[in-house]
Amino acid sequence: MRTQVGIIGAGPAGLFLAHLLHRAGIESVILEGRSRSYVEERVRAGVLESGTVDVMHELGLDKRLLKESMEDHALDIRFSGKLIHLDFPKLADGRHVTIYAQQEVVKDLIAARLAQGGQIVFEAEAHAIEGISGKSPSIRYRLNGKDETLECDFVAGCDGFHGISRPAIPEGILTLYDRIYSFAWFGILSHSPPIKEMTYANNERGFALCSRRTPKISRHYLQVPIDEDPDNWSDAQFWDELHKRMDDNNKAEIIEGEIFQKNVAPLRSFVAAPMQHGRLFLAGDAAHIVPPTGAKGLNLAVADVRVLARALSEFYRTGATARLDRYSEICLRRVWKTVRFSNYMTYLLHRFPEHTPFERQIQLAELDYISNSEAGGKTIAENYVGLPFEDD
Ligand code: RFL
Ligand code: PHB
Repeated sequence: MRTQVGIIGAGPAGLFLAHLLHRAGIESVILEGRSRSYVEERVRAGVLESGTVDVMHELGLDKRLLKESMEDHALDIRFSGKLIHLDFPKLADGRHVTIYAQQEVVKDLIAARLAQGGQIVFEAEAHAIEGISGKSPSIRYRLNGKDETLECDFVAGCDGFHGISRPAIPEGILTLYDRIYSFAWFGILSHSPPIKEMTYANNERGFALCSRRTPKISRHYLQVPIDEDPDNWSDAQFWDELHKRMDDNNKAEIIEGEIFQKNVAPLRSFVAAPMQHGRLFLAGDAAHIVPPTGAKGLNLAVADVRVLARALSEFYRTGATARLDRYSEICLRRVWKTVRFSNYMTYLLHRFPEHTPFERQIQLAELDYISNSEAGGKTIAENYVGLPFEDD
């Protein structure tokens, strides 16, 4: 099989890239290791920046989003019995974020791509990438027990943190920046109406977050030890702990309901630089990971592939490689600002087991400062709704 751009991975990065390339008249094939139903059911992110939503509008992928998504115009932070209320439109030039689950984005993009006649090969596990230093790289993959090859002009490594693309770059090229945090997030989905605002809490007992998916489905998270087994928690224990961390002491505010999904995710910041070697380009989680406290991973994947699609389109139109050569440099400016913000929110909101009483007081003083400073609130709001795309 031969195509112009061989894409490994049908997560947000790979799917958005395929659509952006199609709009520019460039052919691609996506190889995805898992089944269609597996990738469509994987529960992850839920907060879309306005720039991500704009890309969905531009690509005509917004039909269901317009009907089913919800706008979030504010974010609350609770700490020491106090409340910080950040009004996004007021603090961030009239902008807001949109709540629409990642797996719904994935479903919409897969359906639209297949309807265009685009090729997504499911259950096609890539195991080697060859020839990235030359002009015709190829991807080896296994399908139905047989070895197959996809030949292409460029390879887009959109295969997430555990994929094969990043390790395919020869040793000595990449610098890896890594921080592993000393705790994890225990996330649940429940059949219960959410509370009014997206609410983060820095409580003596640990971090908590109340978010939502629909008017009838809540998405909540608790900070837990890094090796926590979700099966150690009964539903009643989860709700008790959430009420306590949210200062909902008489259990009047957060509505409990049947918990139908649980998962524990460790928190990590990671950047591999440069994000390109020869004709292999890394995008999304394959190149960087941010802790979920800033709600940025999916949005950053979309920002990367916007830059990549534009550079490839320039190449196919004019033969110029100038923009492709600057892919990594352009992306990393946004990546590092996003890593900084996600790390800042993580430090601001969690209880760090290793923190001294001094560090705890600094954290509380920072929260107190933000609660009384428009500048403090603006810094969070403008990063949370998303920094503007900078393509040059
Ligand atoms: P993905 O989504 O991991 O997709 C990679 C795809 O590649 C496939 N693959 C392979 N296919 C073929 N051959 C191989 N050898 C392959 N190896 C891997 C995989 O099966 C998969 O389908 O990466 P991508 O596209 O870069 O997207 C990144 C996002 O998924 C991720 O950053 C976000 O989910 C992070 N995230 C959040 N991001 C936000 O923007 N807003 C949020 O509110 C938000 N909340 C979250 C999050 C992530 C979380 N977890 C579970 C880590 C909340 C949580 C709890
Ligand atoms: C979510 O709704 O899943 C969510 C919200 C905010 C975050 C992370 C995840 O920071």
